[in-house]
Amino acid sequence: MATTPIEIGKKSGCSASSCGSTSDQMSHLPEYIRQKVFNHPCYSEQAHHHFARMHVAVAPACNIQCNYCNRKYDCANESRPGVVSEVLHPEQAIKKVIAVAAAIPQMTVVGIAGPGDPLANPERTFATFRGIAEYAPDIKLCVSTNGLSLPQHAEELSRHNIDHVTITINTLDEEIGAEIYPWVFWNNRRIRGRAAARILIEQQQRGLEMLTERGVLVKVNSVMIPGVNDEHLKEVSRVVKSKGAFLHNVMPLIAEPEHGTYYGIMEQPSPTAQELQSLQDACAGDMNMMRHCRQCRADAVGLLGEDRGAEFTMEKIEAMEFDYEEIRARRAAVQASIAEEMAKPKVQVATVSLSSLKRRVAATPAVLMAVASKGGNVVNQHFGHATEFLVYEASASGVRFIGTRRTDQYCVGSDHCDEGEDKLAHAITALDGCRAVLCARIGITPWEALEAAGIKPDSDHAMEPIEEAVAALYAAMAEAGELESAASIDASVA
Ligand code: CLF
Ligand code: SF4
Repeated sequence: MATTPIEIGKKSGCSASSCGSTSDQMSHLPEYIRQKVFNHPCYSEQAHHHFARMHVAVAPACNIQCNYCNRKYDCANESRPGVVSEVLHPEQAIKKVIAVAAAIPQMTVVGIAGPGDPLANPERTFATFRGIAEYAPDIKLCVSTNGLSLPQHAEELSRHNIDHVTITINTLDEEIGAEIYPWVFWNNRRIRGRAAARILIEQQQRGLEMLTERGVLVKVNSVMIPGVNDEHLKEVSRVVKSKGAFLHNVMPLIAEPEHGTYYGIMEQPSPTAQELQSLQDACAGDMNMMRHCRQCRADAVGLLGEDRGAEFTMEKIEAMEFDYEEIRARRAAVQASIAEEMAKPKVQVATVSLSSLKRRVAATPAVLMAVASKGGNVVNQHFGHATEFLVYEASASGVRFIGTRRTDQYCVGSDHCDEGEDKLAHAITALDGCRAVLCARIGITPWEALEAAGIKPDSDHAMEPIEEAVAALYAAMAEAGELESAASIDASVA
């Protein structure tokens, strides 16, 4: 495995309590933990620009019902509703992992996250993990669970070296729990109401304690359900942190009527981007918050935010032969060179741009800026090709990652240009609250539409490291007096 590129104690200029940058997130951690997370795209914000993950959908059954889930789709505790994943047998999953490892050498992690609950399908889940550990021991193993069966399996998880486990914990209060979970299946019986929630909460908390005692890095996912558990999640964050959770990921509820979930049909509102950010900030304290989650599918493949699953169907893979020794050597070389690259821009950001930024814009309020990037922590995507924007807050104290906003790809080729108008409007809606968008290139039509919406388009910083580019644009706009009217936006950012 490649050695970590992280430079201990080197600050990027952001506040240590809230910045998602790798050095700040990790500078307080012991070396052996940094080694575990520096190339895990979910556990390290910095890593997600460079390293990929894949999920294998081997776990069809579930042992609880969540009101935001429709079994026609993947487990909504980590996934957004979409086309249901093709369920694989463990042998198929192992073969797919090898195929992806060969084609995407920067893929460092295999997770099992559905389409049901991995620990409600323990034979299939552990058979898959055992096979991967045997054939491809350089790949990290990761699992995401609702926690109901976690205590029974905590020992086995740590024995198999599965040292990244996610538990979805939406509440510690059985009354709130009864609003989120209509039933759990427990000791061969379906249990409903508060009794069901009590069992689930107890199991989750016991499982969390057992895993942290064994040195497993536990990430807690919570689905933010406005009016149900939003205020309460601050308490959840405090408690799970006190029990040793490594990272808290507060995700927005997705509840569209067409998904046929209870919340969708009941028109339960989802949080706005601002509401989500405010709660994440309130939960942060000294807890590491994950803000770059893409709520990916149970069969997702690639960098977070991209899905290359269609390239790796079983039909394509079945007949392939692999030499894993050769693949492993190639992967090690690629990952070592990524690690080296990751070390470079951080130094520039820390010592050049952000320190001069402070001097130049001391009195300018914080603003949001969006970035189109296809990976590598660089401004490198055409505005019209973006399916998501990375959103950063820029202020006199630095640049910090805030989250992502999804959009539709505006430009899909000249044959479809007439379809672009709606998509452009959607992209502009997705950029609500942002003062600028940085991209590699942009056409005149979207340029004018963005300007009319009060969002400055910018392609002058193409191919620059993201934080440095955002800092430079913020300083230039501040100096030109373009941010003097930013006070109202500042209030929404705070
Ligand atoms: Fe997968 Fe989850 Fe492991 Fe990551 S995803 S099992 S921890 S390897 Fe990551 Fe996807 Fe968010 Fe999950 S972005 S949904 S947090
Ligand atoms: Fe659906 Fe996942 Fe909840 Fe099971 S745990 S009901 S699969 S969201």
